[in-house]
Amino acid sequence: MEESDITKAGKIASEVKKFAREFIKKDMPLLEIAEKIEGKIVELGGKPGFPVSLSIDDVAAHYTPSYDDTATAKGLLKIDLGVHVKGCLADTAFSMDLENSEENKKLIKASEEALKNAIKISSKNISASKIGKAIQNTIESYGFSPIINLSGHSMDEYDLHSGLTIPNIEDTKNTILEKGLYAIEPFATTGNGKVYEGKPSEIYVLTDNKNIRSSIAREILKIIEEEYVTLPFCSRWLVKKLGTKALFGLRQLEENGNLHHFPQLIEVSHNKVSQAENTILIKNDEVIVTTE
Ligand SMILES: [Co+2]
Repeated sequence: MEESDITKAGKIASEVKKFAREFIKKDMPLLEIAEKIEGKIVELGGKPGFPVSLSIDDVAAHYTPSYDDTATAKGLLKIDLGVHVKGCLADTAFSMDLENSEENKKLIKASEEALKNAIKISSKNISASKIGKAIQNTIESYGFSPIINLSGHSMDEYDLHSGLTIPNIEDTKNTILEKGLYAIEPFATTGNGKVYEGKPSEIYVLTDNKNIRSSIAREILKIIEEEYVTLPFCSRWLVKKLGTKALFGLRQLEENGNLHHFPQLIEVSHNKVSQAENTILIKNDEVIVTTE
């Protein structure tokens, strides 16, 4: 990975975040929001690192609009967006209160402050558990719970989750952060602090490029290999290219074992969730927040 591509992806993500914060309003179709955000990423010279996630209230993550989605923006909305430049990633998220709720605002403040405190102590050789502890302490100081089974992650070229996790609580794993690219993403909730796997999200990632007989499935496989490589994509993107027959092809690829289909992630007690996320580049004696 070239550092210039990493910082370029981060800069684009940061600009798109500002743009999104300004245009998103209550009752706007999620489909329109997703298209605008992904369009802006391309306009600024990047590519989406994954389908933009627009998760509302107790949906913590992995809601991207389908091609015919009719849902609209409301409640506590989390906007999670990714950019890549030649496979170098930026992953960032923020939350918006669209119903003028004091509790939403406090939840948003809690995850944002947790992110700030986590980044403040980040450096080469820090333990991931220490970062988790800073996140946990901050969120608990607001009277909320961190989501314990969602976590930050290391990133590599065309690899959004390259193996190392950064917990949102103190843990006993003894993971040490070396030089590299990481996403830190605290989630705060008024609920129990855990998510379960809900409905399919229509977000997929290629896990095996083994042969498949169906011609539409092969056509999709070729698009994935050329354009998305090993990064997540969604059915909406493929319907745009191939029409609704893409949905059949995706189902065939899933049944053939070529794809992993991500589930939506829902807070177990159906309480509201806020999220804040930035990408950091840990260098020998410096930490760069690429998405700020
Ligand atoms: Co992330």
